Amino acid sequence: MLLLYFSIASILHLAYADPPNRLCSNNSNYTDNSPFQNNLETVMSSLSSNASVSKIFNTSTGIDPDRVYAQYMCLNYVTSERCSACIAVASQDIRQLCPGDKEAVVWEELCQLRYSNQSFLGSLDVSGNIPQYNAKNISNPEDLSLVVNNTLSGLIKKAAFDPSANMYATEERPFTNGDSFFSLVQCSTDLSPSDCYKCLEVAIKNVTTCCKSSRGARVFSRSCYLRYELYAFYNSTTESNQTMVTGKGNKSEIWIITISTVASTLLAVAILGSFAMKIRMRKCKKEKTSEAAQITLRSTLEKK
Ligand SMILES: *[C@@H]1O[C@H](CO)[C@@H](O)[C@H](O)[C@H]1NC(C)=O
Ligand SMILES: *[C@@H]1O[C@H](CO)[C@@H](O)[C@H](O)[C@H]1NC(C)=O
Ligand SMILES: *[C@@H]1O[C@H](CO)[C@@H](O)[C@H](O)[C@H]1NC(C)=O
Ligand SMILES: *[C@@H]1O[C@H](CO)[C@@H](O)[C@H](O)[C@H]1NC(C)=O
Ligand SMILES: *[C@@H]1O[C@H](CO)[C@@H](O)[C@H](O)[C@H]1NC(C)=O
Ligand SMILES: *[C@@H]1O[C@H](CO)[C@@H](O)[C@H](O)[C@H]1NC(C)=O
Ligand SMILES: *[C@@H]1O[C@H](CO)[C@@H](O)[C@H](O)[C@H]1NC(C)=O
Ligand SMILES: *[C@@H]1O[C@H](CO)[C@@H](O)[C@H](O)[C@H]1NC(C)=O
Ligand SMILES: CC(=O)N[C@H]1CO[C@H](CO)[C@@H](O)[C@@H]1O
Ligand SMILES: CC(=O)N[C@H]1CO[C@H](CO)[C@@H](O)[C@@H]1O
Repeated sequence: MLLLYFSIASILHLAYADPPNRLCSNNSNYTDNSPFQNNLETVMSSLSSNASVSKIFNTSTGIDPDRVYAQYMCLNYVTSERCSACIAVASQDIRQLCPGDKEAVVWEELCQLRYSNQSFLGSLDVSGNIPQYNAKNISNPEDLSLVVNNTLSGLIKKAAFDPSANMYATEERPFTNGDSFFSLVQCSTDLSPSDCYKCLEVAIKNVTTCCKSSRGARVFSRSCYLRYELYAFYNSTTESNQTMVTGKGNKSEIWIITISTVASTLLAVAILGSFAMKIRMRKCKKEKTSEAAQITLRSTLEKK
């Protein structure tokens, strides 16, 4: 039972670590059927159709003081279909996660959406950045940190200042043990090149302080995005529709959750059997054994 509890808790924890992430103004300043809410509903219901045409878009509706400014950005590698589906989810989530707020941002796996009662277009805002690390640790963090630093410092220059890059750049590099390092940076295109650069510079600082021991990391920011992993997380156009609908994780992460679930269940059955036989065993000893067994199995299975 305790093992089952641990399994379920850790699966939930994995799922919980996924987007959506949010930033809410918490001012509960619009009410039901207010002009602001009506404008917000109007904008939010239209955005997913725009997203089937544009990866990045800004608009505003209504007149002051009830005017709603909104902007979304899909990651550039995402297809129009998936961009539209992502914005459909985000436009629901943003109202559920920040009810009544005059300003909010949500980040989904593949897109981000924000609105405000004041214009924010073209202005850099790096407050409230959310760094997130890949739960898997790495055995040679210094090597990775060096590659991160060397690759990203060039990549953000390219994204920001090379006009043909249009504020988006990816780079793949060989890493140790046959692994490859994949990185991606993107800015909201209403920023100036130097603000794009500043945004990504802060994002690099944020990942290098939060995520040194991890195999991968990303930063959700209002006006830019940065991510690196030791697997090809972009160009993943082969994702199944089910993954797209849930909007939770990519194929390999879903796969890990599935494996852990199956493994945990099998383990639970095994442990419950031995529990019945060795009913006198001390409780805390059993807990430790099964937890350790689970962790060992999981880390074997999750090794990429
Ligand atoms: C809004 O409330 C949430 C949850 O209580 C909190 O985590 C967040 O920091 C708050 N945001 C602001 C802008 O104060
Ligand atoms: C975007 O949505 C607006 C309504 O908010 C609509 O008027 C416009 O035609 C749409 N643009 C595209 C490119 O779909
Ligand atoms: C936006 O809403 C906040 C909270 O109600 C308010 O303090 C601020 O003055 C509003 N800004 C504009 C431009 O209406
Ligand atoms: C990963 O490393 C960090 C820092 O060394 C540690 O706190 C954390 O427990 C490790 N996580 C796992 C799953 O081993
Ligand atoms: C990381 O890159 C920056 C910019 O190129 C450089 O100034 C800094 O020394 C590097 N740090 C490490 C630890 O390599
Ligand atoms: C990100 O980096 C900036 C600049 O160093 C810092 O002000 C901010 O607190 C950092 N945010 C997080 C979440 O680490
Ligand atoms: C992603 O696609 C682009 C263009 O189709 C290509 O240049 C790039 O090499 C691809 N990257 C990966 C990691 O497959
Ligand atoms: C995924 O969904 C799209 C429409 O949303 C459909 O055209 C496509 O055939 C589906 N693909 C799979 C593998 O089910
Ligand atoms: C609930 C709440 O925070 N209401 C605020 C709405 O905005 C006005 C002024 O903009 C504030 O005075 C209220 O406190
Ligand atoms: C609808 C709208 O306001 N679009 C604007 C979004 O931002 C770009 C870049 O600043 C403008 O050119 C568009 O007019």
